[in-house]
Order: sequence, then structure tokens, then C-alpha cells
Amino acid sequence: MNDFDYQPPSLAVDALRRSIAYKLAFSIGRDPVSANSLEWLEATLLATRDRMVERWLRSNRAESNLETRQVYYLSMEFLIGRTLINALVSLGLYDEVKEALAGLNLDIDKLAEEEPDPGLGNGGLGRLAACFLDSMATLSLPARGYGIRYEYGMFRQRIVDGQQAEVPDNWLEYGNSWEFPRDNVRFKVRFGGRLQFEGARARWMEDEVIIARAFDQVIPGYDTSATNTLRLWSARASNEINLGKFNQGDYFAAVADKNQSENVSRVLYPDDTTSSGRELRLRQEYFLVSATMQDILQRHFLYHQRYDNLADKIAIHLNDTHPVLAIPELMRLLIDEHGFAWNDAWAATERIFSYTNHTLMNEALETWPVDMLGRILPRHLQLIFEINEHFLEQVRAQVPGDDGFASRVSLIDEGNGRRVRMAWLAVVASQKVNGVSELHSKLMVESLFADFAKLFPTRFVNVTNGVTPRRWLDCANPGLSRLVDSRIGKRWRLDLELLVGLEPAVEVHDFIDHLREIKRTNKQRLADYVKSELGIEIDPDSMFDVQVKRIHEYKRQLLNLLHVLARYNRILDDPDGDWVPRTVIFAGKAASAYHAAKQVIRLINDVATVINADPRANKLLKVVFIPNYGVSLAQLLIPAADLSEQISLAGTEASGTGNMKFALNGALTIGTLDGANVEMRERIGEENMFIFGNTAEQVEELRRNGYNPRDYYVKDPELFRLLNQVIGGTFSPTEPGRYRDCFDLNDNYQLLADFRSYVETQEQVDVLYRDPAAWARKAALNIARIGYFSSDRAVAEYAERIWQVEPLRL
Ligand code: B1H
Repeated sequence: MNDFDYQPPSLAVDALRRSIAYKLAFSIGRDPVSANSLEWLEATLLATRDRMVERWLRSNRAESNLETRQVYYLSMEFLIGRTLINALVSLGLYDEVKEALAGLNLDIDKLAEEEPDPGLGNGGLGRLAACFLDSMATLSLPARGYGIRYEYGMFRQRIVDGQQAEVPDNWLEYGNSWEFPRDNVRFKVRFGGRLQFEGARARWMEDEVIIARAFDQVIPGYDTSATNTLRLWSARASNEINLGKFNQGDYFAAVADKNQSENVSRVLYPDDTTSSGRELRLRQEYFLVSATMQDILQRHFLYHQRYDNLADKIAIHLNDTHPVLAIPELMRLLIDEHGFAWNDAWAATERIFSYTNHTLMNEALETWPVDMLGRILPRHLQLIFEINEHFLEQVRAQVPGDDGFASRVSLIDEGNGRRVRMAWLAVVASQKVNGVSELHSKLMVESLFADFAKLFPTRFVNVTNGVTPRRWLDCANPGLSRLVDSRIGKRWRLDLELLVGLEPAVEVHDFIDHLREIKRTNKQRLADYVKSELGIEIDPDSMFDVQVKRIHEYKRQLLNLLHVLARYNRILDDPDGDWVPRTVIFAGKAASAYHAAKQVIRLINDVATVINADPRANKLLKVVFIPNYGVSLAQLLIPAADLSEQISLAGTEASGTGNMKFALNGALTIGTLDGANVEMRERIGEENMFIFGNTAEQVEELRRNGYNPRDYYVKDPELFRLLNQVIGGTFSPTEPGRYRDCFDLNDNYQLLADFRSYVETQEQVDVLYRDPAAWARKAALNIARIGYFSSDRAVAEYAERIWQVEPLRL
């Protein structure tokens, strides 16, 4: 067949049922009589995939159109979540497949839960990349994602004796039906060795080669035939076995070498917002970048037969600094392999790249020791030095006579044993640099990049994050989706700001009652899960107060816990008081080497054990830590929340995206004026959120004037009492000293400064919750006014202001 103008296969239920049965028999080789649920799932995935592939091939054709500019989104993380339901929703086939499976005596939702959830990311940054892929496809932008096909994703978290235990996530164990291995797409990625110069060109005599092999995953757009590709690289040893060693008879060492090279794509680094600085991480980053840049140039040449128009035709986006080596890699390819002069290569590079900064935290800033970089990537180090020379020359012309300035902006930090500052390199080579919320973008140019903002005043922009309404409302909360449909129609899935159309309904009793019923159903579903997973009964009529995100000191799960303890003490002091029953729910992973975060998990579990077993309190207060937070659990938890905890110290959370998902699902936020909470307040209205705590400016001021946490401790008797309980071992009776050092003496994240304001605001939360209709009305207003925070809006802003790309015409 040489055209795609044929009729699509019948979408009727019957046809779907037949194609599922066909896949089961002919692709999997199973008899329907004896097939197990995993096999049925596989058959359903394959039948669904076929329907996506038709569109995919058509999109790829349109992309090769010479006029369109291509976007490449490079990220070390993509947390795409399970695919089946999302794909069916995108294709508009959910109901049909549900019916087809029902005809085979199968429940689609149960089946879908057996799909592995690829954990190829840590948290917000990786999930943002996945939301963006979804939006780029939905907006029909010619875009591709590039990442690493980690054999082991984010570890699975178990709680053993109240503590986090990490279990390897062998997500590929039963194969991955969504991916297409591209056996013919292989690139050599080189490491180590030395250089030989011929003029400006270098010959790199490497001492190690790894093969990058491509695996493609289809990313369907919603209600469009546009479909994009996520290409993930997997490492293969360049020669199956090391022949030298093999011939010496050392079979074991020969095979071990192979494993060594393939380690590059073995496992995701489980550190969120900290930079590990380890050599394997550097090798992973280069592996992603080198394979990707070779692939991009090859595709460009295939379409255009020339390289001099490269900057007109491609835009490359760097998701944080992790893929920043793409910059010297492009320079290397253009100069050493395609004969470019330095100035031409640099002129192209400067127009091609853009970079998103996701955090201002010092620990997250990637810097690589010059020695290590030189040993592993000698040519790249040399190119970075050269970029730096050109740049500093320009700096000295622009800011003459200020050596301090020049050394501050230099790509090389000479202070700490000579290190390359990757964020500086990203800024110098990018045409645009963006932060992820208004507050973060403002702080970014005032602090981290202040010097650069003077040099390049128009380079810095803001694009506030967003989330995809397809996964986070349509898939995650079908009940609410149907209610919204009944009021404003279905188009909100493509234009989330249409949710404002719900505002009049906020005054309609029937609508509010419906909203409450849906929340109640979602809470019951979560309660069932908690019962079956943890054996804990939670009451769906209690308030579900939820904080789910990575465990990190700056996110202040401990502050939440302090409120829990204050409430517990108050209940014990006045057991017959008129308390609003609450279930406080935590979930989140701690980086495996982050002791303080792991202690927080342990303390939450210890506190939960005491409170949940205390008959004086456990009808009024329960605490649960749900293990193994990830995209799938988020889809269950977020629609069931009444209260969304977004309580980071102001000025530390770059944006947050969970905050948006909760509001979209009708939870009210208790939060600080941090990250995107600030913009949520502007849109949702201050009266419809619970804002507390110091502002970023006040936090700074406290720091400047010498913040002293002891002042709060000694002056606030309630705080004094409960801190002493924790430190004194009330919640760890078998080991009273367990939490002696739990509260950091410097209180770097100013928990104590915000404690009083937080607890008082929690009292107001209770007051509102006593009036269910008033609560639900505010929840409805949150839903109606959250439309701005769609990733479609965010991606459209990137397309226009950063990438200068336009949608494909299909
Ligand atoms: C965010 C990271 C991050 N910021 C280093 N930085 C990593 C840094 O593996 N590493 O080395 C991994 C991740 N992640 C998050 O990005 C911010 O904390 C959130 O506030 C923000 O919403 C999210 C998306 O922009």
C-alpha cells in the first residue's frame, strides 16, 4: 500500500473484540480459554497500538515536510505513567474497548492496573516532560522527546518496620508492548582517549565505544491524528565480548566488560533536586546527548541534504542542565565531522538551544570536575574552554575592568578545585532561558543568574508550568469529567480555560451535590485501596488531608507532621471537643542516600502507629503513609483529596505541579506563597485557598537578620511540648533517642517560623469543612478557575516565544 488514504478499520466494538482476540492468538499464541489477565492485557495493548500506529506513520510523513521547524525535547527523565487508558482516551475508543472487553468477560479498569508504570523519572521534572509530550502531540507540534531507556526505573518503595526499603524496579521484565525497537538506528558513543589536532578540527582517539540503540514509543495526541515519538536510548556493548580477554582465556572478564558498558542505561539516579556528581551520571548524560545529536543531524541531512540551514530547521530544548553536553556535542559534530568553522558552528548553536531551569537549590546545580570531564570527554572539555574564552572576551568588552564579575560568570569555577558550571554553559549557549513559575523566574534573575541577566537582558523569560487535563482529569477522574461534560460539553479537554463555564453552576445545589457525591466515591475507592494494601480502615467521611510528593526537607513534610501532633495533643486534652475528623495521608519517596528524608518517613510511620492505635483519638485522627508513590498512585490519590498540602518554604519550590492537579480535581489548597501557588491564588482567588506563612521576602529577611529557631521554640508552649515529645521519644518508645537529631538546629527551612500561622490556618480549614456545601462551592470555584494551568497553554507559550515552531498541517 503506498498511501494512507484508505478507510480506517471499523471502530465498532465488534471489530475491536475481534482484533483483541486475534492478537491473543497470533501475536501471543494463547488460547482465549486459558489466557491469563496479563496476556489479555497484552492483546488489548497490541490492538490499541495498531490504531495509534496508523496515525503515527501519517504524522511522521507530515514532519518530513521541509517547511516545518522541528522541536527536540531532551530530558534525562520522562514519567509517562501507564499508557493504555490514556491512549484509548486519546483515540476516543475507551467506551468501545471497555464494551469489547466486557464481552470477553474482562474488566478494562482491572486489566489496565496490571500494566507496569514506567518510572523513568524522579518527580515533577520528569512528569512535566511527560505532560509536555502529551500537549505537544495534542497541539500537533512537530516534536520528539529524547531520553534514556533505563532498564531499572525509580526504585519501588516498600515500608518495612516503618522505614523505607528500596526494591529494584524491573519494569521491562515482561517486555514493553508499546515500544518499537529500532534495530537499524544505532549510534556509536565514545568515551576517554586523547586528541590529535588538524587546525581547528580534532581527531578524537577514544578508548571506549558504546552503541546506543533506539526504542520508539508512540505518543498520541488527543482528538488529532498528530502523534509524536519518544525515542529512548539503550546501551549495547560495541563488541559482544572483549576478544582480547576472551582469547586470553578469561571468559568471565570478557563478559563482565560488556556488562560494564551496558551499565550506562542500567538505572535511573534516584536523586531529586540534588546533583550526584558521579562519573556514571556524567556518562549517562553524554550517552543521551551524543546519540540524540547524531540522530538529529542525520535526520536533518536526510530531509535537507545540507547543514547550513540547521538553525532554521531545528530547536533543541534542554530540560534542566542534565542534557547540557548537547551544546559541546553539537559544536564537535559540526566542526570535527562536518567541517564547520568555529564562528559558523557557534552561530548555529546559539540559535538552536533553549534551557529550562527547574530549581535554585544549590545542591542541584551541576558542576563537573575539570579532571573528570577531561578524562571522559577530552574534546568536550577543550570545546568548553574555547567557548569560555570567546565568552569572557565578550564579557570583558561589555563589563571592562571587573575581574570579579568575569570570574563569577566564567564557565569554570576556579574556586572548588576547578569545575565546569553546567548551568552557566546552558545560559551562554541558549537563545532563551526560562523559569517555571513567575516567582521562580523572578528569583532566578535576581539570584542565580543575576550577572547573566545584566549581560543578556532579553534572554530570560517565564513559562509557568502546566499539567495535561487528559491524564489528570479525564483519565484520573471519570466521574468528575462526566459531570463537567454535562455542564459545559467536552471541549475542555482541548481548551481547559473553558472550565470557567462552570462558574454559574457553583450556585446550583444540584451541581454541588453531584460534586460531593463524586468526591465521596473517589474517597471510598482510595479507602478500599488503603484497606487492601495496608489493612488500615479510613473513614471516607473524614477530611482527606493529602501531602504527596518527593520527601525533601524544603517541602516540609515535617511541618505537616507538627500540625498532626498539635492536633493529637489537643484531642487528648479535650476528647469530647467538637473535632472535625481527619485522615492525614502522606506518600513519597526519599532519595536512597538522603538520611534526613528517610527519617521523616520513619517518623510519619511511627506517629501513625501511635495515633492509629490510640482509641482516644483514632476516630478523629488517622495518619497513613501509602507506599510507592508514582504516577499511578497519584491518579488514585489526587481525585480523592479534600485538602492539598503545598507547604514548602517560600522561595524554594520552583513551581510544583501537584498543586495544579489537586485543584483541578476539586481539592482546596493549604499552601505558602511559593512557586505556582502564587499564580493559583491570583486566578482562583485568595478566599478560595488557605494561604499561610512567610513570603519569600520575609524568609530572606529572617535569614539576613540571623534566623533563630530557638525563639519560637521557647515562646510557643504548644510547639515546645510537641517538639519535646518527638525528641524525647514519645513516638519511638523502643528507641527513645531515635529522633533526637530530627529537627535540624539551624531549622534551615524555617518550620518553626511558619508553625503558628500554619496551625491557625488549619483551624480555618476545619471551620469551612463543617459546612459541606460551602466547602464544595469553593472546590467548584477551584475547578472553574484552574484552566490556565494546562500544559497545552504552557507548551503553546514555548512554541511561540521560545522555539518559534508552528503546528503541523495534517
Ligand atoms: C525539579 C529537579 C531535579 N527541580 C535534579 N529540579 C535531578 C533536579 O536527578 N537529578 O539530579 C532531578 C530533578 N526537579 C522540579 O521541577 C521542581 O522541584 C518543581 O518545583 C517543579 O514543579 C518541577 C517541574 O518544573
